[in-house]
Amino acid sequence: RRRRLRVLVDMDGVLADFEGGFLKKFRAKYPEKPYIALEDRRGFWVSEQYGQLESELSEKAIGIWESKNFFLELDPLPGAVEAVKQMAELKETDVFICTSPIKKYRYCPYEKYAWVEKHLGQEFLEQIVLTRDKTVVSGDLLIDDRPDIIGAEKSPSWEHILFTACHNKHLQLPPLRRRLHSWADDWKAILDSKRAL
Ligand code: BVP
Ligand code: MG
Repeated sequence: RRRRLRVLVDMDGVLADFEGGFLKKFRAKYPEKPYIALEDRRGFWVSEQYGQLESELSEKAIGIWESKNFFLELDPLPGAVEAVKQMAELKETDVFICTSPIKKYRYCPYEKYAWVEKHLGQEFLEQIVLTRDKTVVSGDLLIDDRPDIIGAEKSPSWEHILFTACHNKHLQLPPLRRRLHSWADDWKAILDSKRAL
């Protein structure tokens, strides 16, 4: 193999606990409103499922992640920080953090950089790719919790590894698609399966 292995790692739902952070802040701000327990989450879009509960809850949900400090204060998912640091230390391996900011850009892009600096260190700021279209970014692997990753490039170079999250754990994947169940799962084996090619 001529080239170094390039791994794109998503941030929300893979490194940072978007779902847990959302639920905690939603319940704190709206203690009287109904909410969706993480075990009952279905579908990638939090706002859609909240909108189905009560139509006004869609906007209220959106307001949570549009607020200052939402993205900055997300906790890392278990094992995520250690795994990404280890991955970046592997020989012949480049790791990029590939993340889609929300369109309300007041806080989110800044806070994503600040989160990476805080949890992964300043040197990881070099590795950030902010994009709303991950199909135009090239790599061997994309580890991401969103089941449907589509965009301008109809045949992306990466293999999408679905990172298991509360909203996608019940989905049955087509036979050839692979999952990473958590950071305790064997991510090194998945990387090695691509190196062998
Ligand atoms: O910036 C995050 C939050 C936003 O989508 C982005 C997911 O990024 P990736 O992890 O795919 O890189 N987001 C937005 C909505 C609703 C918007 Br209206 C949502 O329900 N869930 C969600 O994650
Ligand atoms: Mg994600």
